[in-house]
Amino acid sequence: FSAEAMKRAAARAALESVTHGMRLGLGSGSTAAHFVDLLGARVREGLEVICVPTSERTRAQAESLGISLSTLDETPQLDLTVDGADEFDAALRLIKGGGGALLREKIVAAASTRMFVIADATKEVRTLGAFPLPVEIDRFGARSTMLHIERVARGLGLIGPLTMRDAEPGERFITDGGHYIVDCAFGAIDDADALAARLSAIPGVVDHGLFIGLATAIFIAGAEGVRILGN
Ligand code: DER
Repeated sequence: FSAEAMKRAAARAALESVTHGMRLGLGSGSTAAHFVDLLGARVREGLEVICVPTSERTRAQAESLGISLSTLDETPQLDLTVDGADEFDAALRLIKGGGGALLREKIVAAASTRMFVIADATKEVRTLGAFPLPVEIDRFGARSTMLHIERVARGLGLIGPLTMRDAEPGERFITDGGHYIVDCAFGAIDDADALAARLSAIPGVVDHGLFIGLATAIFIAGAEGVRILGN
């Protein structure tokens, strides 16, 4: 049972909840790409949905599959967003941003009535933080913002190297929104809610990869099939 087969199984399970006329948010990353691929096949069979992509990459994939696209300006309320995650815990809290799309992913998820996360079982953790937390920061004053993030984290007992993400060696990764990503290897984050609130209060921080109170269900694909966490 390869990781790709598990990701596709989770995507297929989530797709069963998609019905005619739904307004969908389309996630980013390799698991979400399986969902978009499978959705494209349903659209070719006649399923009518209107979709808002969470990244230029997903928009291009959806467009190539003939999926009708919209924007949050045209369609400000969505019924369901389906997206991946880098980590999730039993309280349905997520770390996202491994693919650098966290800002649009969070905006689209927050505009949706429900958010289904699709993931293979390796993403399930007891405590978030083994995966370095991505934090999206404005380019202006980036170095000062990094020092501010370090101070805030240390106040919560979190010490860990912070790395500005590079696209290529020596070339900064730039998000669709034109920002930098800092990957924060804090280790176990015991109080995710407190860290999320404090990061959001830092002026140069645009957003971060802690998704709390957004996921309504998580489709977890393991060797024995797909399990659903949440309602
Ligand atoms: O960057 C992201 O937020 C992605 O959704 C990430 O969280 C999951 O990517 P994957 O499905 O390729 O592991």
